[in-house]
Amino acid sequence: MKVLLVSTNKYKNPYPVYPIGLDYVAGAIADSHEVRILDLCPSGNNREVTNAIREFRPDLVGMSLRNIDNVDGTYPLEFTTDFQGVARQIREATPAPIVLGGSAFNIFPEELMRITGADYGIIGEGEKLKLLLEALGRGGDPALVPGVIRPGGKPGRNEPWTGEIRRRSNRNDPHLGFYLQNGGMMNIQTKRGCPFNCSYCTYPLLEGNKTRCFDPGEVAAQALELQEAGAKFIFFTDSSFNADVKYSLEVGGALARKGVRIPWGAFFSPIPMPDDYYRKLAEGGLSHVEFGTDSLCDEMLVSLNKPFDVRAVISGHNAACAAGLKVAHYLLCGAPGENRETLETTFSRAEKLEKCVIFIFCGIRVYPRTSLWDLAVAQNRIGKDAVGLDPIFYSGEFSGCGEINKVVKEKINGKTSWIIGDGGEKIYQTIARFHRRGYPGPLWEKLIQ
Ligand code: B12
Ligand code: SF4
Repeated sequence: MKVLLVSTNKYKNPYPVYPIGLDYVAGAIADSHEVRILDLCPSGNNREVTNAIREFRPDLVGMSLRNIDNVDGTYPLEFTTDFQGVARQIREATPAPIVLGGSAFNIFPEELMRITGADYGIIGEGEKLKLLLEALGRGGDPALVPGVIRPGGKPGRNEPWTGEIRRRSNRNDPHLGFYLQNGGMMNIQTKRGCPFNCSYCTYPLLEGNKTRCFDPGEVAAQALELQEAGAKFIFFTDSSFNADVKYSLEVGGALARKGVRIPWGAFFSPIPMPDDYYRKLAEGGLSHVEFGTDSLCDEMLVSLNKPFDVRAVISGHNAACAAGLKVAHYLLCGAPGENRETLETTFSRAEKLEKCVIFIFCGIRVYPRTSLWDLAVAQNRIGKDAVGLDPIFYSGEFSGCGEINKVVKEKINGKTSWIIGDGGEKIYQTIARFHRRGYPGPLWEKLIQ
């Protein structure tokens, strides 16, 4: 079969993100099918879909849905209207079935099936598309394929994919050049799954609770290949890079041994780490640490079910700084029980964290099938029948995101390294300017005065 895979994500903030998910989907099916990837990010123009379909004449079109919105309660942007636009464009150009997948889809499968009018959806890992194609090819019933959802259907359990996982990175893919020229940022996944269970988090829903690690040698080979293709920086997309301490050190070691020289960054949980952990990773090329800190008030960390306390955050921060790394913390304001006093505690401690960038989200996006959602329903903050596609934010004891925003703005008081949400257009323009001048990487460190 001829399969066209369309990455619908056009959001370029804080920088354009390479659609790595489709490399995995392509890797699973390219042996038996002719696959082409169309990435709508470079041009930002849905008309490209029509041209690609006319030229390639696919038998099936896959749509990758990444972001539902920008998770920013103070400056909300939604992307689902655009999903509908792309689906319409596909429908007008071909009778081929449309299959949905991706992180946004996994959070709201039924609703996104409904509003796009797609024929099938794949719950969980996109490698399962292989099974759907096999069923369609032999005239079998696609509804019987594990992980497939049909219009009006209910998603079954998201069983982890147990077959082979292989990334197809094709140097000839036309979209690759766009990322290499706009910051040189490429991405790699070293494992799937997060063993923690933070109350608001969708990551375990997307990738499962059990970590499944890829071979460190293969991870390093991928990094080397990207370096040779011209990448200037790698972001490891793992939910929590250091969730498996021993394995993450193996990856760092493998990168150094393989001759990977480009710097890299990842999301880290500020859980207690062995001495020298960050220094060892720095030797393997780690340059940017993005801590999922959420709060600097222990009561709030407990209320969000975080696997660390404030002491661990401070010691992780100090260890990363001592290793010469660039450090950012993400804070989420509005946990159950959050009030003016707990925010004061968080921000007074944040002021003492030296040389770092703080990304502050006002209000916590509530997603179905999380314990924060169940709490919000039990507290009558959201109705039993609520869907959640239009963002709902938990705001602790505050009246809403706006009230939190007021406190946060007071606290920011001119600090350029404290950013609300992803910083919006202004931060995007600053980073894009540096990228155009040839500086690679996420570059948030440029905000530290
Ligand atoms: C790493 C990451 C980032 C990094 C990316 C760095 C980089 N260079 O790659 C950074 C920090 C920049 C980032 C930013 C943002 N992110 Co982010 N990010 C992630 C994270 C942790 C991993 C994404 C990833 O690459 N996974 C690895 C790949 C292989 O998985 P995948 O793309 O999902 O693909 C698999 C399946 O989904 C499926 N699949 C994918 N496409 C298709 C298509 C078809 C047809 C099929 C069948 C299957 C399929 O198959 C793939 C293989 O199994 C996810 C959470 C998560 N664990 O998924 C959030 C996540 C994707 N991010 C999210 C958001 C919101 C954002 C931001 C908007 C936040 C913000 N305001 O700054 C921005 C947007 C950036 C942009 N330009 O698009 C949300 C999206 C959902 C939502 N609420 O809208 C997620 C899910 C986190 C969450 N809150 O739940 N992010
Ligand atoms: S550690 Fe991070 S990825 Fe894992 S459950 Fe908590 S917030 Fe989600």
